[in-house]
Amino acid sequence: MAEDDDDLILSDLPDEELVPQMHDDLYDGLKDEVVEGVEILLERGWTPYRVLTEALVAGMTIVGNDFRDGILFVPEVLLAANAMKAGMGILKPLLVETGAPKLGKMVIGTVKGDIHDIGKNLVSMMMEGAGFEVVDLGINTDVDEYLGALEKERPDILGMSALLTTTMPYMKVVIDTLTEKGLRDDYIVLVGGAPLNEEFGRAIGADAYCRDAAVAVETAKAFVARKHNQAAAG
Ligand code: B12
Repeated sequence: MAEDDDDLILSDLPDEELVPQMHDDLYDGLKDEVVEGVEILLERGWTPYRVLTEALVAGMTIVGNDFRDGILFVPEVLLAANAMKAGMGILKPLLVETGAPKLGKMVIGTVKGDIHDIGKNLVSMMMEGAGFEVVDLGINTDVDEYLGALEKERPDILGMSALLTTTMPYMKVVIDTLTEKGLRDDYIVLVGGAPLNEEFGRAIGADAYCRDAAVAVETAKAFVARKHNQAAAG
């Protein structure tokens, strides 16, 4: 029992109060509380995907807005990001649990100069959950690392993530290098990250821009099916 009346017992809260409380806890970087909230929602029968989107991603959006508006600063956002990652850690095995045959393979990384990895990790998790094999190159990935991994892993898809307007042009460096080496058409190139849009994706020669992890999964499935159909026809 709580010794103090101010102590909040998360499990006593109904869903409609627990979720906003989790947004607050995420905002305050309270990792243990976020983890506890995730566990409670799962016990109450929420699907991992619903917990991810409604409790974690929605909470991170609030953090993002206040960071943008100068209300939060890097240290606080880092704490929030760590709390988010801890929550995602619980969901990951549940999201990737699938006995389905592999739909295809993806190599993914955050581009050079950029250390944001929450969105990339989310895409990796959702892709694995949908039945793709994912090779994650991590953050700050340069063109040689991408090329080396493509050669070694021979994936169907190359995924690149960038969260900064200063790092997103690096995606074009990678795509141009693939083109120069005559390798561009060997891969489906998907790009994502908050500052990107469809127009940017087209302009740099990607196959598609995906605004979130769910769209990434749908897009990947559609492109891989098309690739297999072409291979069968050819
Ligand atoms: C968390 C965060 C941080 C954390 C990162 C922790 C981590 N491990 O990732 C820390 C505190 C370290 C950080 C640092 C910095 N940050 Co920051 N950060 C954020 C913040 C608040 C949230 C990003 C996030 O995780 N979102 C949640 C995830 C789920 O969303 P997402 O990343 O967009 O991903 C989804 C989609 O975009 C898509 N997607 C993403 N990648 C991919 C890839 C593929 C292949 C596909 C298909 C889809 C896809 O699917 C994802 C899941 O749905 C954003 C604000 C924002 N609105 O984005 C700023 C933001 C990105 N940061 C910003 C800045 C300026 C910085 C710093 C330069 C600050 C500083 N002065 O030091 C540094 C940069 C360091 C560096 N070199 O990278 C700016 C960028 C502005 C700009 N125009 O470039 C933003 C927009 C905040 C702002 N409005 O000012 N940051």
